Amino acid sequence: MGFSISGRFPFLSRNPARADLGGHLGPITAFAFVLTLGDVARFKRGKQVASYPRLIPREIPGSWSSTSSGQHAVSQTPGRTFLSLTKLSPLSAAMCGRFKTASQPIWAVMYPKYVFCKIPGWTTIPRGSERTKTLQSTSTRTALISGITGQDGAYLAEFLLAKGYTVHGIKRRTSLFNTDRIDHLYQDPHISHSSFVLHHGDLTDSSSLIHIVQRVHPDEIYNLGAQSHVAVSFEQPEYTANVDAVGTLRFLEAIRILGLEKKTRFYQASSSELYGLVQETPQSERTPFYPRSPYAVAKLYAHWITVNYREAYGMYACNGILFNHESPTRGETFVTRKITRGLARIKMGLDRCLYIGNLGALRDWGHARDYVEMQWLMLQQEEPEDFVIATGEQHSVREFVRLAADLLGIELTWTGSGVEEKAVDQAGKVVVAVDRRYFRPAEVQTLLGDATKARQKLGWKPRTNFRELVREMVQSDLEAAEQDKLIQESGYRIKNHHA
Ligand code: NDP
Ligand code: GDR
Repeated sequence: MGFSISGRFPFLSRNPARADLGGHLGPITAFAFVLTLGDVARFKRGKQVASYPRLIPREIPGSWSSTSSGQHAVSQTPGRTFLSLTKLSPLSAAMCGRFKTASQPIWAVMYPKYVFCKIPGWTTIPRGSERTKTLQSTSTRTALISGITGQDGAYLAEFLLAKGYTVHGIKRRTSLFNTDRIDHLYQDPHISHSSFVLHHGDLTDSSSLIHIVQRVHPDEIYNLGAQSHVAVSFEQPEYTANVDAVGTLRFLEAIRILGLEKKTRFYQASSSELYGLVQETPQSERTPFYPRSPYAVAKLYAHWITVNYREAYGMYACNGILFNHESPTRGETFVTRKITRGLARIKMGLDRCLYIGNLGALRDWGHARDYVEMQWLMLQQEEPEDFVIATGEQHSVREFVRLAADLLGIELTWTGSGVEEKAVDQAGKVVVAVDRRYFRPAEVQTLLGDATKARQKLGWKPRTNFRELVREMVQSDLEAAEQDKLIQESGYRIKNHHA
């Protein structure tokens, strides 16, 4: 009475290892996921194993225990369960929530305590739904993040570590420490079994990417690394193309060269900048692209090469078309952070005026913390697909300035228009002024996302609204400005990078 179990993970469903567990069990097609664990790598494709109880101690390290009936066995090293095989009754299987009905006992692979299998013809709960989320175990998965020192990289690393992942990050060489955003996650590399590991590498350097992917053998790659500043891309178009476009290709090729197409899932940080001169409003996955900067053109290549590798090589590769997302750790030269930091410093008397570009630009702003969760969820689906992530709410740069000033208790009075537009405070001092140098050769005037697909398939619902986002950023920058003020008043010099 045998049946086939095939997995919900890519490595399970597309790379099934057949292990005949013998006699009463019959053939089981499964376990490929254990191949992803270095510790249990001896579950080789096609390996014949005589019987289940004998299989375990021989094949998997750790101490094994089994119940007197021989129906349950667990491999453990101190504090960690590697794999357990359990014979489930129909009742307990149903309680696992995986199977709708069962008229026979089910042999299932459980890891470490959740069932990761699907029986053909039976209904399973779609991955990504609330129920499935609670059933997934991520405690042995390995993620590799490029751009780990960036805003999203840091939030994502924190998120994945909390899920039990081992997180590897690629950090490019810099002459100074630039790990502020991830210092709280740092683990001493001299301690064995560190779950947070940094590697020197660069998206312009194939060899470094290949070596890192070879060493890490990641289950998931998040390609967040990029020259991500749109205005800078006009000044450094070739470099931007090299990192943002060809860098993505290098990563995909690294996966292919190493034969990891069926194991490693790939997330590409695609962008709402692809819509550029928008062809319809709001923008969804079906809206045609019209990029308006070297950055957007480079990201367009990255977007399509990701789709192409998915279609050509059957890779689990997908694009998250993310609209602007911000946070207190947003880079200081993006407009939102520039505003909250600038106004907070003005409030504390550390700066005089905030010079800004196009105040009329409209954006769909969300919180980075909410968005990285969607990056992860995109890699947990049955099939790889591209998703728009956006709040569906639009505000102008001017509105952002107004709200930030309001939260800081700065009363603004606006005068003039175009390059003459200014805002003065209660004392009549000009605190906001337009400076043409921040205009772009080609502007993206308006972006508004339609995330219906993500809402339906990923359960996407932004947790942080516009006002809360601005408040969080203002509060954080005000604290930093207050510290600087205190230092200054105590007779010490403070750093002002842009003075
Ligand atoms: P950041 O600019 O904060 O971070 C970019 C990261 O990429 C940094 O860690 C940076 O390293 C790294 N990086 C830059 N060049 C290279 C290189 N040559 N090799 C390796 N790493 C490199 O961006 P975000 O975190 O905001 O964005 C993450 C990704 O998402 C980017 O690809 C961005 O284009 C994209 N995106 C962002 C959106 C947003 O609103 N934030 C919206 C849509 C897409 P270092 O710290 O050394 O500079
Ligand atoms: P964006 O973000 O170009 O949308 O790219 P940014 O915050 O730089 O600009 C948003 C809008 O504000 C206008 N603006 C200014 N921008 C900056 N940086 N500085 C200013 O002084 C200023 N004044 C007005 C801009 O012209 C623009 O219209 C971000 C990046 O994170 C990309 O990597 C990502 O792909 C997109 O968001 C989605």
